[in-house]
Amino acid sequence: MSKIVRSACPLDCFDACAFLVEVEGEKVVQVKGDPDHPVTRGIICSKGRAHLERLYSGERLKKPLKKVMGQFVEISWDEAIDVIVEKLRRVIETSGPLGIAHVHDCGYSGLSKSVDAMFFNHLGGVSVESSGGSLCWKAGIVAQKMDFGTQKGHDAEDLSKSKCMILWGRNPVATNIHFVKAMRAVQKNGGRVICIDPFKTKTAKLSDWHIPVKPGGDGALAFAMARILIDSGKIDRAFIDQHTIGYEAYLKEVMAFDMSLVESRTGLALEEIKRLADVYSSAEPASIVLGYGMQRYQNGGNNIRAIDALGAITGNIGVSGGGVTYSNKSISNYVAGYVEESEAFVKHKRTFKPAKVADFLLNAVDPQVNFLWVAKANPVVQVPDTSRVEEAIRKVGFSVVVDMFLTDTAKEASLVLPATSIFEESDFIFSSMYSPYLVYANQCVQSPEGMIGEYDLFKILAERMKLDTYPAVSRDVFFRKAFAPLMDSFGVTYEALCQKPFAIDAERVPWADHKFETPSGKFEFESKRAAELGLPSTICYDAGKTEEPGYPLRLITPHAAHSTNSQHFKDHMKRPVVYLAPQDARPLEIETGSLVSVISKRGEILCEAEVTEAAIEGTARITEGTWCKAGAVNILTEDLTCDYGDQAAYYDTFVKLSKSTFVKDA
Ligand SMILES: Nc1nc2c(c(=O)[nH]1)N[C@H]1C(S)=C(S)[C@@H](COP(=O)(O)OP(=O)(O)OC[C@H]3O[C@@H](n4cnc5c(=O)[nH]c(N)nc54)[C@H](O)[C@@H]3O)O[C@H]1N2
Ligand SMILES: Nc1nc2c(c(=O)[nH]1)N[C@H]1C(S)=C(S)[C@@H](COP(=O)(O)OP(=O)(O)OC[C@H]3O[C@@H](n4cnc5c(=O)[nH]c(N)nc54)[C@H](O)[C@@H]3O)O[C@H]1N2
Ligand SMILES: [Mo]
Repeated sequence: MSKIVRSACPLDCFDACAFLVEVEGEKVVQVKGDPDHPVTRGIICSKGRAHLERLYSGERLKKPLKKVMGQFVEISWDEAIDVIVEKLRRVIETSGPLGIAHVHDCGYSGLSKSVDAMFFNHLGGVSVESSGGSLCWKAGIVAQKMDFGTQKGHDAEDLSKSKCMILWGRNPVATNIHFVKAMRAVQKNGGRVICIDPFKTKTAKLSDWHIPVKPGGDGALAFAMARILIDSGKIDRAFIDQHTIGYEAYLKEVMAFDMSLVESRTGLALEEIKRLADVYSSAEPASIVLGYGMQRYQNGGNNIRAIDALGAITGNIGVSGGGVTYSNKSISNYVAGYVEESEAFVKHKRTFKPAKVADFLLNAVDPQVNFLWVAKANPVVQVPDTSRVEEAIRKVGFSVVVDMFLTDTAKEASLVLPATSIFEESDFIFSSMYSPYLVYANQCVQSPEGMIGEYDLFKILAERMKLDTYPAVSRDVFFRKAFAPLMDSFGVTYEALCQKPFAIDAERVPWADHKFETPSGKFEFESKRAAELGLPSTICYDAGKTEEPGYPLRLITPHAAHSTNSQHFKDHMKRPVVYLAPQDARPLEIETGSLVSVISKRGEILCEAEVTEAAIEGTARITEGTWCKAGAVNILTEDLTCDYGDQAAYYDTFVKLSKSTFVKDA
């Protein structure tokens, strides 16, 4: 006899799918989508189904591993906890808590495993990634904060009402499958879907119009569109007058923008840009849906602000089916508060930029970093400059990595702790990227004998470290406390939250009341907050990095369809594929299937070439996530940061190619 248990997908993804998990006896036998979830409606992807393979994988870590003379040996949980406590005490005695660094990302999007941050706050505060910092999306978040005051998005249902939807640097067919339905709905209603992406992705192929902009050229494209719209009077003067400030300053920037640069900066003909401006401004309503690929540049934040301005000058803000949507934080704003409250216990604070974690670990002084905790992250493979991150972790006296598998990061650790699977503990799953829903995941099966999940582990560590302030409560009590503001604000009970997916229904159309959360209460073309950050106050054109002498191709490394970051490359042994335009491949006699060394200032990896018209001239494209055994792309990338939000500017790395003389193996 089997039973069906409701659960959800904790991957770092837009969709946060609801699962129905079939359990036979003590074993999960199947993972399916839950048809009752209003957004994900029973459809899940191969990565969601792969939680089952990961649960029972022979390579899954089940016991703590300690490195002794360069080799891992299994130890008991008691011994692992003793070692951690002893090391924590020693580092606190000798250098204070700032000698501890905490590196974490979103490898698991459930509330219960955010207690790591809470523990380190109660410890008095340790060295952490800068609060504005992110490997992922923060340039866009902070840029939108300047213009709108905070960051709000339209949900898919509302966007389905668009008459023109511009997917700007976003690839939902690979990264956000449920959004494809909204694209289709727009097309069905007679609207147009436009995809602006340097590569002809599957999303571009599904769209009505693909605009292959040069990487980093979105600001130039947006400024050219603004100039065309302003010159032809296709702007919403009433919206500008009533709901914005700083338009005159912005207008000056638009007029100062050199239109003769447009074709070289965007790679697009002016005629095509005129057509785009015309389609966008004449459709009612018209929406822009921003992706994260386009902000991973040193000018990424300015480019986002330049696109926000298009929404404002055409009056497409606060309109159903319109907006400039970057993400949808509606539910997550009510979820993280309880953990954030623990910041009151922080007495010491030192921050570092996430892209520069290696720099920090290698060079921090007063105090040096002697203890590193890594969880829900695989920085060796995912942070720029892989070799340096490896070196940096090795240099730290003692490092703990918590993961389900022996990743490239875990291999560098002094101590590796196994993590539980989503099916082994109950949790609340949410996404701040897109889905407005909070979903409860029930425990389906027991974890392997003796395994201690992160929620319980930090309770034990808090007790051993005598942190009397740490809320050492049951998981249920923790959830209830965390959701108190949500339950109070929306009159929902805890039992209801556990029963079915919950979304806040209050604000379907962001900024419909035209009350922006900026200091002026209006959309700000000119932002004092930006000036306070040392950035141009007015939305402006920023060319960014356009070349690197000796390295003729820009390297872009976006996300793969079949893996969430590095997680599903676990068993992948094939070399990464480098996509090249025929114009770049031909002179080097590179053909599809050729082995090619891709070389940057930082390193070199061997790839297999795919020569394709889908690629844009001057750009090499390799999807990110492959492990070192096959060739990690971040071996090539530089640890550059964006203009806004300390975001990693991954795609400002340039490379050269050399056709390899290696014989291709079987
Ligand atoms: N299958 C899958 N799904 C995922 C993930 C995954 O790894 N795999 N990761 C999740 C996470 S962590 C994230 S952040 C999101 C990312 O979700 P998306 O933003 O949709 O994906 P990306 O691959 O980061 O970038 C989207 C597109 O931006 C394009 N791009 C790159 N540079 C530029 C540019 O200068 N201008 C323009 N206009 N376009 C550009 C890329 O070619 C790419 O097709 O996806 C989430 N979902
Ligand atoms: N070159 C390049 N690099 C990039 C990007 C890019 O576009 N180009 N994109 C960036 C982006 S958008 C992001 S978000 C980052 C992602 O960077 P990471 O979050 O570091 O990437 P993941 O590969 O998802 O690693 C998450 C790890 O968490 C582990 N994990 C899963 N469940 C649990 C759990 O319950 N507990 C613990 N402790 N661990 C668990 C997984 O096994 C996995 O090893 O990568 C960035 N790196
Ligand atoms: Mo991300």
